[in-house]
Amino acid sequence: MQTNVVKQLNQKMQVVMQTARAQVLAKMGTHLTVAEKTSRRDLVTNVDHSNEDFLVRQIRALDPVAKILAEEGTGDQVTDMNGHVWIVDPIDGTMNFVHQRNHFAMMVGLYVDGKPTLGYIFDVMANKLYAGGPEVGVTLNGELLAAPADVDLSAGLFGASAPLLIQDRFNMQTIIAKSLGPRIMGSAGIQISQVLAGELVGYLSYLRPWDFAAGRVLAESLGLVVSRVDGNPVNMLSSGAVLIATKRAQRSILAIV
Ligand code: 2AM
Ligand code: CA
Ligand code: CA
Ligand code: CA
Repeated sequence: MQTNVVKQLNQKMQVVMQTARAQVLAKMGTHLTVAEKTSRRDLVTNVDHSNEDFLVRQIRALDPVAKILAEEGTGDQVTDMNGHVWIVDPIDGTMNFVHQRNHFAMMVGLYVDGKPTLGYIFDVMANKLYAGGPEVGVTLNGELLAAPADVDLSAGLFGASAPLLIQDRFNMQTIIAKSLGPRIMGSAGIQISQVLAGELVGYLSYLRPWDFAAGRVLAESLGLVVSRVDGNPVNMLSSGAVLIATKRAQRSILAIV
């Protein structure tokens, strides 16, 4: 895609994300319908569905030929990354949304022929919109965001995930012991945004494509690294453990895993 086309799309998508946020905030004052998907810890609400419907409709209007992969199933069956592929997580941190009315995000990523192109993470209650991509830079609420310093694991806080920590998968307890300490938020989007902001040196979790599609675009645009726990590249159509980190922290973490 031409840079000016990416720029225009970026401006329009930021407006879409702001509209989506306003709609979600309005619905938070009303009764939520909450359903369990696969377990009592895996929830979906009417707002997940309505926000996904809205985002998918807006993306279709902006980019009619694109394929859309969306968590709650409103989009298309996507089997390859050819052409324009949008990946949508309408509410990330649904458990927080239901129980805290706080600490959740909406996320959208665009890949063009597999290339990370645009990403959006909106921390709704903090009103922080991280937006952009490799061609247009990354902004936080419209202000250009500087790349975070390349801080090593031993000098920073580490974004953990509760299931991996409890089971000590990938030697997560050792990773944490080497860091300044663990932080767990219950939202991949918010924890990835904290890596973008330099508040965490890394985040490791078992993730689905929509959990890290936006974050990968933004992280790689800022010189951070996104990989599997064996150091191999991620694939946007499969689920698994994903590490988002500074270059130095990644090196230290891969040596421990
Ligand atoms: P979600 O809220 O969009 O489902 C903590 O639960 C984080 O892991 C959230 O970002 C959540 O995204 C994600 N996650 C991924 N798979 C999950 C699952 N099976 N159950 C609960 N959360 C999951
Ligand atoms: Ca979910
Ligand atoms: Ca998610
Ligand atoms: Ca979700």
